[in-house]
Amino acid sequence: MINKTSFLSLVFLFITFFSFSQKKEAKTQKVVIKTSTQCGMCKEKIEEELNYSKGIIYSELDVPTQMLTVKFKPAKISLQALKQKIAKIGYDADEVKAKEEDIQKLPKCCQPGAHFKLD
Ligand SMILES: [Cu+2]
Repeated sequence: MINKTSFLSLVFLFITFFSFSQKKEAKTQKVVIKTSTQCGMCKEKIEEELNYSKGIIYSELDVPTQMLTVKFKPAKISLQALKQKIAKIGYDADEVKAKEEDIQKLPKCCQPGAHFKLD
């Protein structure tokens, strides 16, 4: 038979463990980034690249608005590094602009201005 004390400490252990795992869950951040993406191919490219990157839980691009939602772990990848990763693929990410050489590597239909007008 389990005595009262060990039962209570077991309950306490569960509560501690539960709150700890919840705290861990809170260590993720969700951001919405304005990109220079153009079409469904951009969506595939950007999501595939990001979704297999360390520290990124998921990413989803909304093509019509060019807004990219990313859920990530700031401890593994900083927001700045995330934006630079997007820029490296060839797309602007908020204030981090893609380099011309990286833009040129994209298919023509994915380059800025192909479907959406430039700001
Ligand atoms: Cu595209």
